[in-house]
Amino acid sequence: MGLNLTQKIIKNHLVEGDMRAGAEIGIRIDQTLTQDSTGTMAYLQLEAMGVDQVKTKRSVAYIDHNMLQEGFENADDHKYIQTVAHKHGIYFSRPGNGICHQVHLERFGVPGETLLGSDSHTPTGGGIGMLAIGAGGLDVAVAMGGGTYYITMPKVVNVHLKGQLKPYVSAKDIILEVLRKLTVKGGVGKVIEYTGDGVTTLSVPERATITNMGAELGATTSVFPSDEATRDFLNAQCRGEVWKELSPDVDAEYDEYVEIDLSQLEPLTAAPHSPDHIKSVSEVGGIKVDQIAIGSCTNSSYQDMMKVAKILKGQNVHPDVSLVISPGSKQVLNMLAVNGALADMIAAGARILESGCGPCIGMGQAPASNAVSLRTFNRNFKGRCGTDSADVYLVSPEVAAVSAITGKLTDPTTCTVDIGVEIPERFLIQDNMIILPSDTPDAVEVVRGSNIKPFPLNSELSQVIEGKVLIKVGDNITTDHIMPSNAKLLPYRSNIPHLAEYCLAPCNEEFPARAKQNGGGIIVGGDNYGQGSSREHAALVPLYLGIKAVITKSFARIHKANLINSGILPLTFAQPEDYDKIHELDTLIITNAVDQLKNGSTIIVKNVTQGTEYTMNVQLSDKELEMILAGGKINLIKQNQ
Ligand code: MIC
Ligand code: SF4
Repeated sequence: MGLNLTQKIIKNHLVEGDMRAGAEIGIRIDQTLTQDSTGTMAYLQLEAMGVDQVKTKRSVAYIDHNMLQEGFENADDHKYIQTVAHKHGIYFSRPGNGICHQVHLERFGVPGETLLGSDSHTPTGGGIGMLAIGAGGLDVAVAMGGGTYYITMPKVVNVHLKGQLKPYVSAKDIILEVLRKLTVKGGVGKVIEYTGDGVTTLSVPERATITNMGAELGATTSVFPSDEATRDFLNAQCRGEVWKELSPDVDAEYDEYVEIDLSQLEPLTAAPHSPDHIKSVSEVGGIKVDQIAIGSCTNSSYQDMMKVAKILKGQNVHPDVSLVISPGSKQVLNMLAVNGALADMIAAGARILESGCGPCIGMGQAPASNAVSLRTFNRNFKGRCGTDSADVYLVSPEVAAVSAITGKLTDPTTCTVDIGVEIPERFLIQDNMIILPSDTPDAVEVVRGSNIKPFPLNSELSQVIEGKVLIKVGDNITTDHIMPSNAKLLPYRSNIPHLAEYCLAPCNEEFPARAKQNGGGIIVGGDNYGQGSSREHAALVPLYLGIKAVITKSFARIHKANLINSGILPLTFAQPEDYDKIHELDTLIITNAVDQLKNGSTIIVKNVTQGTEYTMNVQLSDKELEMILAGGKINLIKQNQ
């Protein structure tokens, strides 16, 4: 039996385990990336582990999220990351150089290698044929130190693309169609592998749009083959030497199969407030639009920006629309400046933002009250844009640019402007915003600002776990609910006590106070709890507030791993209907917790308030169990030293 591409890359990196779907495997990580909002914590952890020089082939620290230097906090964190990277053998991408995923694709990605990044959209690298996985900062720190990365061997879903897209229908519509078919939890425990003739019609940046937003499926990652289009892209980045051809065996087998006929697709949108609320643009109709934001790691490539510039050329942005554009990298922005496309955007009335995440993570450009905002981004969770009452629709750059002119959501397929853009023969390459690791690391002094506070550490699991249900939430709770991020909070990513005041506040403002009054407790959630980002703050902050266990119908992959790394026990209802029987403020108790965990795959949770008990599933590998018993990954590492 032949192997699919996912299995081939895993096989080449397998350190431990059996490649059977559902079994735990350990893989070797070739490259890592961090960004600043998860990076401070990751590097504090790297330092705590005593790693001197990173052991990966390439590790890069990006600054792209916290760019509004409202106070000293962000600038201090940038300095810390710059100096700690310089000392420990890590490349540093300066603020302004661009969004981590875009820059990594341009300058560092290598087909067939593994990449672990402290950001959920790390799978963008799948566009170039990498096995690129998002993880919590601690897992990335361990990988930088040469440690094995453990995951569940995924099932592999084959998405077979046939045909060719019509003009003005784009890669964004392909991934929105996949989201329509599979939903935000349809990818959990799976890798999405793209094949078919349709693949050859897509350039690397288009493929990267698709693998990027595969994160919204909850998938472990997504991957495309490495073919001539990959070679052309790498040649144009003057990195042709890292290209190699990669494809699945002809008799490769897959666990699931989805077919998409590209020629049948039409412009789609993810309606508020979930990336899988998919409708066609024409079905939603010409709703009036107040704001349009083009950019983010999903849609900010040179090709995307050139299409937008071509649509805007000689036109005026509608007077009722605020159009903001953030090109994904310095390379993209510089090329637009040199070829005049930037001037076309500015002349039309676009507001140009620096190359970074910006409005995607609520760092400015919050829409007006009750506004409709069209965004080419990947997440439209309620409130993420900074305005609770706003309705965010996720769309392609083509839909966004045409709607910016008309002032209403517009199906662009009737436009006649030619927006064909090829990958240039040579991108403009100037790596002067990337600082190489120091040749004399011992001489580098790490600069730590006063905003950097120690991170919380758990203690060994006790036999009795007791606490009140401090909050009971529904399905698909995101890490943006658990640990909101916006312009006010992002500067405090290295200050857990400050962040704790806002934990789960979008669900219940009283949660932090309730947790403190009760000396901690238990969280109860529905399906796909913790979907979205990789931020380990969504586990570290609950840990700081004394959360001992989180009981749900099911978990999102990265968040579950972050809870385990923090020593917080994740449990799932053996009988999903028991979810309905637990009430907020009930007191729950688990007796003989350590023994129960060691002896079986279920555990009994007693509800003292109601005088009942429930059976919960414990879905932990042996290594994860060890971590829970030790009180988290750092404690376990220390125990084993
Ligand atoms: C996001 O898009 O939610 C983020 C901000 O990039 C996060 C990382 C973070 O919270 O710092 C992610 O996707 O992992
Ligand atoms: Fe940045 Fe948005 Fe991409 Fe997250 S999703 S890395 S915030 S651009």
